[in-house]
Amino acid sequence: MNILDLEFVKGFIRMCNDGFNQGWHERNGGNLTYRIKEEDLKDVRDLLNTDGEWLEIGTEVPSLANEHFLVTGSGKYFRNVILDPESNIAIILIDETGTKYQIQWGLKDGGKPTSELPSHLMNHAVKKEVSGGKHRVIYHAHTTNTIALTFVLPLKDEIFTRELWEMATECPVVFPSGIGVVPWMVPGGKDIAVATSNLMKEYDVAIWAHHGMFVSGEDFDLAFGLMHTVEKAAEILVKVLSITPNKLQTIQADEFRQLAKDFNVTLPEKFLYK
Ligand code: 2HA
Ligand code: ZN
Repeated sequence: MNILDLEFVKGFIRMCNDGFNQGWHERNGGNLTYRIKEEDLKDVRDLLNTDGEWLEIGTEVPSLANEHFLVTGSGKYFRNVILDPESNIAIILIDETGTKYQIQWGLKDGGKPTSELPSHLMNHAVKKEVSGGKHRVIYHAHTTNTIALTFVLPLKDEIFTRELWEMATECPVVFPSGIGVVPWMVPGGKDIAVATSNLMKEYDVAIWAHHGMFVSGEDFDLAFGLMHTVEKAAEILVKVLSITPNKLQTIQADEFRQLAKDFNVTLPEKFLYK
């Protein structure tokens, strides 16, 4: 059994390529991490290198102790993942304290996991807890239209959620809990990781002002589909705002309430303020 034959590795590589093809991963932009099911490693244990150095994560994730993750590499380009996965992605193990990691496969020409590892792992820790272990994918992309909106809309969860819900009837069904917004912060460190993971307690989507988006999902299809849906809604809103500052008609609060009933989702009232 080769690591590249594992289904979750194939799904991860396909998602990197899909994201690149959407135009969300210029240069080394964006990153992807997957919390591996331990049973999926059973046939490849002997291919994992357990002698490597233990490196600091830069934050603490004790609830992820002894878990393996598949991650994109820092400075690596999404467009190259499909051509040479072993140089651009890695399997890492978190130590028993949740403060260090070891590279066990991949990044064969050297390198480190994504510069956003603190945000990814803190999001995984939150999502593992609130989803009862179901969420396994954290995805960060430089989604053009969503970024554009962070220059013109107030950076408030209520505004982004409501405006994007209005852009397509399926939006409130796809992200019923809404969207959190992180104001501009320096990326790559613990502070932005704490801010983002706090929002992930409530939401599956967090927007980083003037930077991009983070989403969480149970699997690659759900995480990619969520990113795609939010970004498409943002594209529609950019077009609407480019045509006119005032919508002539839109979906009303009571119509969202009807939708929630028929589609069996809970839409928080804080987003139905007008
Ligand atoms: O370059 O996207 O946020 C990788 C990134 C950092
Ligand atoms: Zn980024």
